[in-house]
Amino acid sequence: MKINKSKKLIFYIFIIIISLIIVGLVGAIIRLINLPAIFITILIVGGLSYSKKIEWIQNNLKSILKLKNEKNSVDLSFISKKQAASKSLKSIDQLITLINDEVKAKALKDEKNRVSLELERGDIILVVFGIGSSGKTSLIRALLKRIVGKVSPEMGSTRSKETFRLKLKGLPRGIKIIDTPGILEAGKAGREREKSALIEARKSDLMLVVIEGDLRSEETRTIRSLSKSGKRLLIVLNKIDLRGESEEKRLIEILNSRCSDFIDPKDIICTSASPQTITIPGKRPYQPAPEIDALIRRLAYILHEEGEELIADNILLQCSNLGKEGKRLLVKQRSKSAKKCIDKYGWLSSGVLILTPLPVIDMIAAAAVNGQMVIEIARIYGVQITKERAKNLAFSMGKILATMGLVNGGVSLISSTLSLSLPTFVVSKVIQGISVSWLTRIAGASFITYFQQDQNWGDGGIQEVVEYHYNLNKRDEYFKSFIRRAYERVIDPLVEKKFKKLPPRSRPQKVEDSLDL
Ligand SMILES: Nc1nc2c(ncn2[C@@H]2O[C@H](COP(=O)(O)OP(=O)(O)OP(=O)(O)O)[C@@H](O)[C@H]2O)c(=O)[nH]1
Ligand SMILES: [Mg+2]
Repeated sequence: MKINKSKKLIFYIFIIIISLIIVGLVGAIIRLINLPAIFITILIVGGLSYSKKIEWIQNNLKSILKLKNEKNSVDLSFISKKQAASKSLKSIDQLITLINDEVKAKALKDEKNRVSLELERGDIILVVFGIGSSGKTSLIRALLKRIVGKVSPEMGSTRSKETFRLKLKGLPRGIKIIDTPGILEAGKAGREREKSALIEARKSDLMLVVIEGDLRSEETRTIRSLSKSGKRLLIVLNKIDLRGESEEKRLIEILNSRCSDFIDPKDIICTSASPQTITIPGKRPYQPAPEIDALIRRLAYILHEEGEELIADNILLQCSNLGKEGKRLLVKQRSKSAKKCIDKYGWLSSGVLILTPLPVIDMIAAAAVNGQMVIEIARIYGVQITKERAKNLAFSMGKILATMGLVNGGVSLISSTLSLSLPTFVVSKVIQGISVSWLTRIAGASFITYFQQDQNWGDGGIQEVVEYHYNLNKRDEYFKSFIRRAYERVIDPLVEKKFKKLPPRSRPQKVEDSLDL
């Protein structure tokens, strides 16, 4: 009994001691609780949970940030591309003011105004393109679920473009569908229709290229070049109701390998826009429904994911093509005026030399390059240069012509071509005069290159440019054309003045005017 009582006592004492320790610890902890302690605790707990659930948290954070970033980058790139397009349109306006040909300037302006309106448009432009009778119009009928346009088994049923509007669920923008005439049709009318289809294709945001079998090489070439020029396109293999499953698979494989350099396999889609009616003996013929679901799904996906980007890219592409066309016109116009100017100075210096021939051949180079001609060529290219600078440029050109041996080369070339057919009394002064005119062409053409390249001779320097034009002008077709002009401008008038009647002599055949100088 006594033992039991002492055991109980020890137990109670133990409980009291443990309770005191716990109360002491709690008291100590309560005294320790303050702001830094709370902060450290949160950090430790947060760190622990982060290390345990790191992947989950990271994934969630990433997806939130990615979504935001993607949306921002699409918005930003759309806005910045639109801004770039407006900027490029303004520079086209400036270009137009420099074009003298009123008709060409107006055509460029009209096209520029059309592209400006594109910046504000709402619909996505989808052009349906492809060879005749592949089922373009039938596909549009199936997409719109109504009868539009003309459909027939013969090629050429669609003769000019037709426009329709489609609204797909969930897409903020409508789709402007453009039906086009078939490409690669025979005859003049067929070629004209193809031209109009290509014009529409170049204006599209997205193209459906409808085919009904393997691609012909010309067809592949046309769509590859459209795709490489920046056009987004889908290939629609239509009329699959006419093929078995294995044939369809084989065709898709062929198409994939043929177009692998410009099309994603996901963008080759099979459809049956207007399946053949199935006749059942003794029953009413059965008309299967069109099979275009895969196409609608792919279209909706692309337009949802890339729609804004496609519009912006297309407008930018059209601006860039317009800019290139404007520059091409300006280059042509400037080079025509510059060539006229060089021609004028060439024959002027030749006339002067015939009246007062030079005592030494070395002086020909200086006579061939006139400072005033340099000023005029510069002005044609929109550059104002001082007389001093023109004189310096002319001087260095003369020096180059002489030091490169081109003066001697030119004179001996002209003399070997002309001396046999010239009367002796004119030989030396005419050769000098014509040589100077020929060298003026080489110098002038070199200055055209210099001003075309923003007053830069290029990596090979002035020598390379001059040598290039020297060799070009030496080429048979250009040289013969020059000699023919020399007869008209210099030799014939001189000879006729001296002798009213001369026996007939040989002279170069009439050739087309040289393209270059
Ligand atoms: N079997 C079958 N025939 C089709 C299919 N789609 C179109 N066709 C037929 O193909 C022929 C030409 O169809 P269109 O829609 O006129 O072809 P298109 O490409 O617009 O022709 P063009 O305007 O002349 O370039 C018509 O007889 C259609 O009925 C299809 O999926 N299956
Ligand atoms: Mg058609």
